[in-house]
Amino acid sequence: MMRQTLIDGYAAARERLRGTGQEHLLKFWSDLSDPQRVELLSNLERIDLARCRPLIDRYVRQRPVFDPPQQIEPPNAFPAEPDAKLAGQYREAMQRGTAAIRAGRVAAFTVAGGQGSRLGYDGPKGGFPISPVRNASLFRLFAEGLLGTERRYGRRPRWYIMTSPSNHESTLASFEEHGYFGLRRDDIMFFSQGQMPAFLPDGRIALEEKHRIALSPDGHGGSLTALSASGALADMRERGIEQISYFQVDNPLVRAIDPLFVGLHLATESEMSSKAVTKADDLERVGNFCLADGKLGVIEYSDLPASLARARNADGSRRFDAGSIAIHVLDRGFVERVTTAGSSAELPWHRADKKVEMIDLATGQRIKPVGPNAVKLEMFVFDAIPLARNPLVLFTRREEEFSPVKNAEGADSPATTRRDMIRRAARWLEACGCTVPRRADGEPDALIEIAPSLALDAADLAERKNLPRSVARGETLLLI
Ligand code: UD2
Repeated sequence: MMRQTLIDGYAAARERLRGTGQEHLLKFWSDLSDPQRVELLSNLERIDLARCRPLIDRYVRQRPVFDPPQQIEPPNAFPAEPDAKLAGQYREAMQRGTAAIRAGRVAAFTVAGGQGSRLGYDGPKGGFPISPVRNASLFRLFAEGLLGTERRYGRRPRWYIMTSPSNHESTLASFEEHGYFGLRRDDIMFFSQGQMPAFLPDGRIALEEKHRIALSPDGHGGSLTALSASGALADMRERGIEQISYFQVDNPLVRAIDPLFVGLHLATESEMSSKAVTKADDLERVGNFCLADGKLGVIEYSDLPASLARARNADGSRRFDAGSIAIHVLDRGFVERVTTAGSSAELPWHRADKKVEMIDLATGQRIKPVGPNAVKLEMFVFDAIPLARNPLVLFTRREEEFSPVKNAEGADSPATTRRDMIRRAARWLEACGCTVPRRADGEPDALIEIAPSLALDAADLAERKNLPRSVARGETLLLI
């Protein structure tokens, strides 16, 4: 029976591959065991050859050149702190956002499908232990942020988590093992994102093993399709969720749901809103918010011409200063619109040349590459911004909300993120009148951690009773 299914499967796959230039995917069939053959056939079913074909011509066989817009201008953006003119609007937005959160109309959405290869951590990135005192994981901190939101606004937001096929099971296991970090299983919907094959520069799909196609996640831009395909959008519709608070798994400082941000989004009838920070330096590796031919969008750091990245205003300030930190609010209706079949709103693809261990298609031997030998294609979520009505940008303060863990060492590493968590906790305590010892270089001389379930910001912390009046030099302090 099994045998016959395999024979039929093989015949069908051969037929499907004929004339596509991908016939080599079955080349090693005779070397495979039956279970390996089953795996290969199921791999083949997962790739959409018709969709790949034009992408191969456009992005793989040739190297796409970034076509800069005719006119690039800095965007209009809401400042982190309102001036006198904006104070009223911010107050109203705060009320409006708070009401939406209280009514359960806003959900959190974490994209956690990346491979996290730069960090070199063996496990889903969200499981990475990061907090300075407890070593709490990224997932735990986000869960506690939602518990803090519930404490403050009386409503626990629903949480959508996007994984990828390679970390889906391990992500679920991590939540299961830790009792969902104080949440209920039903508070969370997990779903997996789509995948794209890796290609050889000549357009052939790479084989990771003789029986396995080299597949990788299709980029965080794939989250929009995944929200639709997984039923998450339908789930939201059923529950009356209208806004999606989007953030990346790598940033433990994020405010999972921010009433001001949600409120401004609602008040301006934006369909997709974004937070920005003032760039740390001209060439910081974050996307740049720009008005490209009059339309708001993000130009990735690698694409913004250096002359523009370095450009100055008359007063000496940086002209393109709004760095994207990948925090957004999206209308559910907007995601529905851009993912509806037949919609012309397909996001563009971006090419990345990567090192991929693969099978040499001529010899069947394993290749351990020394340099990039394959092309991966990804979509970026910020490419949806130009498709949105009234997209807005809100500046936030970096030290309050952005310190991603990306690399094992150096910038954006566990060491810098922990440092930033301690700095923020020290500032919040000082804002509440507590004395924090500081070293000669100004750094807090204590290990301090404030659980997000206890306080979401300094004002929230000020409402807690029994805060310490001072911290001792070298003390380890956990406020939970
Ligand atoms: C991203 C942004 C950059 C800036 C920075 C802030 C891009 C291209 N650049 O840089 O402009 O905002 O973040 O930290 O996005 N992910 C998935 N599925 C995927 C790929 C990624 O879920 O297929 C998730 C991943 O788990 C992580 C996030 O997206 O949470 C960012 O991915 P990254 O580390 O590849 O992005 P990075 O650091 O190049």
